[in-house]
Amino acid sequence: MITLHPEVQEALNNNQAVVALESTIISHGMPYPQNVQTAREVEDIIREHGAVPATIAILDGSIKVGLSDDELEMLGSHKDVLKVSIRDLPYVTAMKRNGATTVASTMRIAHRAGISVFVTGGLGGVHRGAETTFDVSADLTEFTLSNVAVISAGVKSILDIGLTLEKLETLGVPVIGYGTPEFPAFYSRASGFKVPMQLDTPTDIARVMKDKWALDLVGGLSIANPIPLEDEIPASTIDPHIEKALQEAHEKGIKGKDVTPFLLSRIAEITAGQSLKSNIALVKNNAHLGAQIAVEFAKL
Ligand code: PSU
Ligand code: MN
Repeated sequence: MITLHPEVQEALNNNQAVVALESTIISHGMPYPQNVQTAREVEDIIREHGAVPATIAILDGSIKVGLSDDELEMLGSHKDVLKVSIRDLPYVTAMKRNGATTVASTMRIAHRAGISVFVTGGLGGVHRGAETTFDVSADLTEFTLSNVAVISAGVKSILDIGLTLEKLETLGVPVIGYGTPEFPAFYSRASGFKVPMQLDTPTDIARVMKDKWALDLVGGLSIANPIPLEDEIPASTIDPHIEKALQEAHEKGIKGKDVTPFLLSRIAEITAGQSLKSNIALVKNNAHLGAQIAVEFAKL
């Protein structure tokens, strides 16, 4: 039920580097047309490093690994694209709908397709107040099931970063800081929380991936790559805006899968586009790293 783009299929057959990309970031994470432009630029960055990009989405019920330019455009501009996490997959395929995949569902599909590296912006995690709402992203549990290294800029402080790291520890997920001892907070380089391990080269990260799976330690790795200094919004600047957006979400009664998209778009409005600029910069930064890791991993 999974259709691989011929270029992706060929790269996998020849043991060449392939990098998976998610599509919720395009359809529900950024406004049109910046979303489509960013998706294209991210694919270009991956190619510049000698890897093949494979954006994952569901079109008319068909699971696609690797999209054409028209398909990217459609995904970014149409209104009827659903946000598809693990639980939604069979509904969207059976009902022949269009869907954008989250970190969790992209990991699962990438794993099934034989892709080991996946680049995104931010992970879902344990939401603030989860002790009463139980809102913990399915992204976290997916790390116990799919053998994929996920490159992100950490998690936003719309989440409870400390609890998210605790949960990842319980699930046995290696959390690796790339060139940093600290887990990054998406818009900001610092979060105040340490990573359990720091690695400084794509080669070392590829080695850890190889040994994790050679040891039959099933599941993913979280590679946390801080936003570049020139693009960051310091926590002291962004945190009050995040608080405001969280408060509004609460007042409007926004729940479940709608929470993350609402917060992202409200924060972009409140910061007059500054958060969107940072978001785009960090995704591109992750694409550079992910492509290098994929190239190194293919050599092993
Ligand atoms: N974090 C971001 N941007 C995003 C997302 C998370 O900074 O676009 C998306 C990802 O697709 C992630 C999903 O998998 O939100 C998590 O949603 P939820 O919290 O409903 O599980
Ligand atoms: Mn959620």
